[in-house]
Amino acid sequence: MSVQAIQPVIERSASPAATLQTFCDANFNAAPLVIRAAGRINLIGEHTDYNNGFVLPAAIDKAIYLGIIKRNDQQLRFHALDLDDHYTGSLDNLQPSSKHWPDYLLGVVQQLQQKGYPIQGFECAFGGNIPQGAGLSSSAALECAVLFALNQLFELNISKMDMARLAQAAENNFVGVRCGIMDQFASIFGKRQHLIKLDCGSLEHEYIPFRFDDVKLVLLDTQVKHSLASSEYNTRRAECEQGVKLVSRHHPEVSSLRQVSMDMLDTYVKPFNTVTYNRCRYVVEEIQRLQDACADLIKDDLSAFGQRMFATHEGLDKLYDVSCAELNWLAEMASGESGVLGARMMGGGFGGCTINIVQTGAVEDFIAKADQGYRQQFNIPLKAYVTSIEDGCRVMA
Ligand code: GAF
Repeated sequence: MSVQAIQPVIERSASPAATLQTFCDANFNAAPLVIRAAGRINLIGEHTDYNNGFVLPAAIDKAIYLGIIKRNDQQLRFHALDLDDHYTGSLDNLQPSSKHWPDYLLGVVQQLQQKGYPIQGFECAFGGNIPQGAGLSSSAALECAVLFALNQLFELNISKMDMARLAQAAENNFVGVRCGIMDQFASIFGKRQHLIKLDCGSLEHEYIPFRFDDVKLVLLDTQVKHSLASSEYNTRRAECEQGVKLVSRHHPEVSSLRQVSMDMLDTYVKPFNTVTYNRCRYVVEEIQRLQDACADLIKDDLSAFGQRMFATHEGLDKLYDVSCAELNWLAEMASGESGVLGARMMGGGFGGCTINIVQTGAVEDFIAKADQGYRQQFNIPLKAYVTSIEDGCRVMA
C-alpha cells in the first residue's frame, strides 16, 4: 500500500540522521522522537546463542535512525527512506506484508499487543547506514529502534532486558527466523569500546573493554548473500536440537548443547549421524573457544585471540557448513597477512562480512590487497568498513 502526498527528500545528505530530519520536517505534523539503534559485530561465539552458549558481540558505528510520532487513530504508517517505500496498515489487523520490510516493525507491534501493552496508531520513518545483507543485523536494529521508540512514546516502562526478548520474539514469531538473542541484545545493551560477554542461557552479561590503539576492526563485505541463509539457519537449529535429544535420552538433565560434553557427543551422537555430530561438535568447541578467547583478552593477548578466530572460521566452514567460497577466500587471504591477527566469517553465514583484527599500520594495504584479489577471483567489488564499537540504542531527540 502506498501513502499519498509524501514529499521527496530533495537533498540526500550523507548523514542518515539529517536525511531523516529533513523527511520528518516535510511530512510530520509534529516534532518526532528520534532513536538511534546500532548494528552489531561479534568477535567470537557464532551460532552459540540459540544453544544457550556464550557470545561476544558489540554495537557499532553503523545504525538505523528512526523518527516517530503518535496518531489519534489506529493507523500505522511506515516510511523506509533508503528504499523510498511506504506502508500503511492498521493496528486492528496485523498481517505479514508482501514487501517484507514492514514485518520487522509489525512483528514488534504484535508482540506488544499480545503482552497487553497499550499502544495506539503511529507514524514513523527510518533510514541508516547499516549495509543490508552484510551480517551486521540491520533487521535486529530496526526491531530494536521501533521497540525503543514505542516504549518511550507510550510510556510502557519495558526494561531493556524485556525489550531484547520482545524484539527477538518479533523476529521468531512474525518474520519466521528462529534467531537467537545476540543481535537484539547487542543493539540494545552495546557500550562504547566494550564487548559484551553474554551468557545466552541466563542473559547474565559482563562488559569487557576493547580499547587497543594499535589495531582496528575491519569488516570486509563479500556483497553476496546466498539464498540458503534463512532456511539453512533454521535447519542448523533443528540439527542442534536433534543432538540434544540424542544425548538427553541418557542424560535427562541436558536441555541444550551448552550442557553437552565432547564425550557425550562421541558416545551418543557420533554413531547416529555424522552431520548432526559435526554440527554439535562445532557448537560445543565454540562455546569453550569463547571462554578461552576471553581469557586471552583479559591478558591483552590479541595474537592468541586472533588465532581462535581463525579456528572458529574453520569450524563454521568444515563442521557447521555455513560458509561460502567468497567468505573462505577472504579468511584464507587474511590468514596469510602478517598484519592480520585474526579473521573469520561473521553472523549467520552464506555471505555477509568477515571480521578482521588488523594492525593499524597494515589496514590500508590489507584492504587494497583484499579488494584486488577478491575482484580478480569473483568479479565483485569488495566493500570494506573500518568500524568502531559504540553505544547501543539511545534517544537522539
Ligand atoms: C544471526 C542470528 F540472528 C543470531 O541470533 C545468531 O545466531 C547469528 O546469526 C549466528 O551467531 O545473526
